Amino acid sequence: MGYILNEEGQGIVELARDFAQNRVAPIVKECDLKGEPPLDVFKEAFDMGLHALEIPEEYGGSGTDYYTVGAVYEELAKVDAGFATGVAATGLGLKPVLLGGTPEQKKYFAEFLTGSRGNGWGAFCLTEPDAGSDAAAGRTVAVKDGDEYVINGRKCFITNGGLASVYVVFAITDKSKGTKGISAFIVERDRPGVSIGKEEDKMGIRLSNTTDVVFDDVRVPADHLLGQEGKGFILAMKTLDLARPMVAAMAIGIAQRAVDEAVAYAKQRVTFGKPIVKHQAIQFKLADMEMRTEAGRASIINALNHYYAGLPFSKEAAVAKCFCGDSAVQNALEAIQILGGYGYSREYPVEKLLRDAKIMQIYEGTNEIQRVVIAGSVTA
Ligand code: COS
Repeated sequence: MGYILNEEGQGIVELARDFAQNRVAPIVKECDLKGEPPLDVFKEAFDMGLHALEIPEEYGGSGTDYYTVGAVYEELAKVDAGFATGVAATGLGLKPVLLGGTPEQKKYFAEFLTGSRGNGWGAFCLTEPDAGSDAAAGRTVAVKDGDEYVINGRKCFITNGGLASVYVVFAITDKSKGTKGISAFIVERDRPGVSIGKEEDKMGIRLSNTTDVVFDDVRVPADHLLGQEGKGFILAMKTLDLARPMVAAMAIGIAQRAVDEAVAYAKQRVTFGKPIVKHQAIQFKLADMEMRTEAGRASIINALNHYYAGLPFSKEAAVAKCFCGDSAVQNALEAIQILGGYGYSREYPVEKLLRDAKIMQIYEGTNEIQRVVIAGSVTA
């Protein structure tokens, strides 16, 4: 397993595992084909609180630690990384509020996720058509007008964009100040001027919803600003530091599933008079896959150990995200190779693992950006 969890944490992970296997697994194939999120199954997950585990108890959540949240995401991603992504992206929207919001803002935002005010879905709106890796290159603006801000711009590739009842939106409040002129706002979906743009038809994680979100003269009260003006970029970076180990946990779910599928197949497939699992060529592949999975999980735990010890952990988070994302892709490729022609067929689940794994090297900072962060740290 890897994570050393207390009894409560173990209980939550077991609950998530049972839920993923009994409720998510049966609908994965059909939803993957259609590219449709299973809204009713997501609702069940939300009713169990799986999307908002980290909300502190005083705001109606369970205040679950990130080791447990990571283990939950791994269990969900083992069954379907798109489902895990839909759940985790709500947590991504929540993080800047928990990191930079006032108690009132935390309470307000949490109410959207716990269902007393919104529908449980949240989203994080940073990326724009011309601002992906270069997160500071966004064009969305927020202009102060009396005791309101007026937001204009277009965000893209927003996970849960079309489903969320609340967003955290990053916008320029002072262009002359570069990264120090970016601010973060809570924006409700039902504000006039908020609309959903293009929906992506994706290669993988097809149970998740990804859309453009458009802000056209959207007015929010000044108290929707998170922290102070100009603190948005740092808040985005701190959010991503915390979110990257969680993406890594999803990637490890895929990597582990690849091991499990490959072992099961290799035990029953016979060539040259014996199960292929007895051939050293296959054993070495399985050993490498297991090493990547174990080492990946350890890298997540290492990043979280740094976080909970109050130490800098940007580099450790980037290591975990990058290593686990690469491992998910590598393990999925090897699982396909072990299954041979069957691995390439949609009849077996491993081709989907590769489609789902690929995004783990792209979203929440490409693995090239993770290497920029890592290299920046070791050469500083
Ligand atoms: N924590 C705290 N502060 C941070 C930080 C972090 N992890 N990373 C950067 N900063 C601070 C820097 O210290 C700097 O502050 P000062 O100006 O006071 O020195 C400021 O933020 C700007 O940093 P930098 O100059 O490094 O910013 P860049 O524009 O060069 O961008 C990267 C840095 C590439 C790391 C950033 O753009 C990034 O993470 N890009 C990927 C975005 C991403 O992950 N998108 C995914 C979509 S959202 S799901």
